[in-house]
Amino acid sequence: METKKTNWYKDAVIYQIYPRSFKDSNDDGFGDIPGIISKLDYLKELGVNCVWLSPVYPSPQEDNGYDISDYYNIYDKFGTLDDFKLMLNEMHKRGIRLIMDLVVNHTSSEHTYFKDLLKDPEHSKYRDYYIVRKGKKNGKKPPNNWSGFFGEKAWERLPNSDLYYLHLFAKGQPDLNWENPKVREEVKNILRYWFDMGVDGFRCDVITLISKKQDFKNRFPGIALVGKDAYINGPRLHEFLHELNKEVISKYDVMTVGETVLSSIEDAKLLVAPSREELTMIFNFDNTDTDNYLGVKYLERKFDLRRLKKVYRRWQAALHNNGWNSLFIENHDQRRSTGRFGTDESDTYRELSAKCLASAYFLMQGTPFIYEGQEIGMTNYHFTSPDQIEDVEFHNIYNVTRKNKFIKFIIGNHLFENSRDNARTPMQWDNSKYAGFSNVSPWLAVNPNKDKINAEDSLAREDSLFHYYQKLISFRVGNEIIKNGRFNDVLPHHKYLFIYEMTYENKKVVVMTNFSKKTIKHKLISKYNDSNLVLSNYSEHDESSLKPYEARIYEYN
Ligand code: ISL
Repeated sequence: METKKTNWYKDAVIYQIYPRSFKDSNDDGFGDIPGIISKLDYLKELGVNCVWLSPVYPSPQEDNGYDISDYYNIYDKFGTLDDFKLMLNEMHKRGIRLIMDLVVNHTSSEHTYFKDLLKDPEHSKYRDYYIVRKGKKNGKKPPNNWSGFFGEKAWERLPNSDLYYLHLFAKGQPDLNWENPKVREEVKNILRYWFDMGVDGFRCDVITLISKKQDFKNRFPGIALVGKDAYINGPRLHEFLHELNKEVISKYDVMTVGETVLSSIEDAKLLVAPSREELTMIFNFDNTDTDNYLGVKYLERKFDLRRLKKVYRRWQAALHNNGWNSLFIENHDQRRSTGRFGTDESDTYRELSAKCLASAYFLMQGTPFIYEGQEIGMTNYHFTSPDQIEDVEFHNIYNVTRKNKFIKFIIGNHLFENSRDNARTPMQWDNSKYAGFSNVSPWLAVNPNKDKINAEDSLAREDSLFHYYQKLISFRVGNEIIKNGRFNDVLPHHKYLFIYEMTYENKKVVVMTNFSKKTIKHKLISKYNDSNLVLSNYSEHDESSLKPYEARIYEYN
């Protein structure tokens, strides 16, 4: 029997928790599930109604849990399965749903299946669970020239053998072979297991990599992602996703959000068209790629609001009535948005500009996501030495830059500022020594700006970013104009002003933002009347201009 789908995700505002950095309850310097439980009232107060929890499964933590060694349990540093069930229950009691992370492009090399393969690569019954091929030149060279996401070759030799396994991420993350029906059955079992427990959905990690072209031939050489045309959006991707949906996902009132890498709008339409029954929505990175070249975050370029507006225009139009968007500006792989996207970290403009950005991305059609700490305006750490950074991606790429002068030259000093650990420093709860995250020195250093940027201060100040998000969320949830509305960018070519309307039937929501430190005059501004004002980050307004980083939101019913 098919479960009725309520489409609850259309009224969801989702808060992403990166568990090792959120709250430590047992003084080991590492966040955990009881820590999350102790902060659920904080999330309730913010007003979010769903949490996306990054991986909490057993893992050797080579990639902070995105390398899973057991899909049916909880990593002991995070707690127990009972802690998890309690957390789920406490969330549901508060009207907060939970989506987990599904990392099934690869497992950890510590997974029992891969360990079995390691023992006897020729005969292991799990050989076909992974992508294993003979090396060239009697095993001296990898099967082809592919390279992966963390700056390395994509193949690693199995010990005492001429065989290699494919890993598009770290060496400890062998790719699964989705051509094998047993792998797909196992994924369905994982989904059923958590859905039956009451989990409300999944964020599906690098889901567009699961199908690979089977010729495994050399591809055009380059400095990054060699072979991407063979392993991104592969030939059986849609078939595999449809199979999961038909057999499992459609039977529950749940949502999925697929992380897609380098996907076009045409790919997206296929992935999220409801009639095709694949995914509910996707994360594409066109928005966060507006300050880099070629979708590579280390190839940074100056942010230009016009590029961001173009991305929103294209995606809003493409998926209106055809699917559903996700709306986000941060996650655990991205540097902080404060100090990015035209915003400013200085004392004068940090919160003002963060409110401006929040207003701009939050009220379009789609499901908004908030990454932990974003709601209080946490910033990059500004690392200066590799010793300060844990992240495997950073270290792999750092090593490449030490060997390759050309790559070092083109990345320049953007490696530190784009390191994923900028988003992973402990959540700043208060101004105590370890920011109220822990009573002991945490796994990653606390940002010294916790003295001024912390949740305690944000909760106490009525005009804080936290309270601004609170108002944005309460305005957004259940608003039919935003949920069903058509997006119209009324000033597409302006360098600093982003003004858009959402229209539905005869009703309208208008968002006006100024992404600059200058006061900007424009004749359009006086068109909107303050009697319809819902929210603003300034208490006084000029009739025909917007002050630095000013945001105004109007509603016409
Ligand atoms: O950070 C990136 C681009 O901004 C990426 O290249 C990122 O690694 C890629 O988007 C995949 O990310 C996901 O899968 C990885 C994991 O390390 C990331 O944390 C996860 O979000 C492998 O599981």
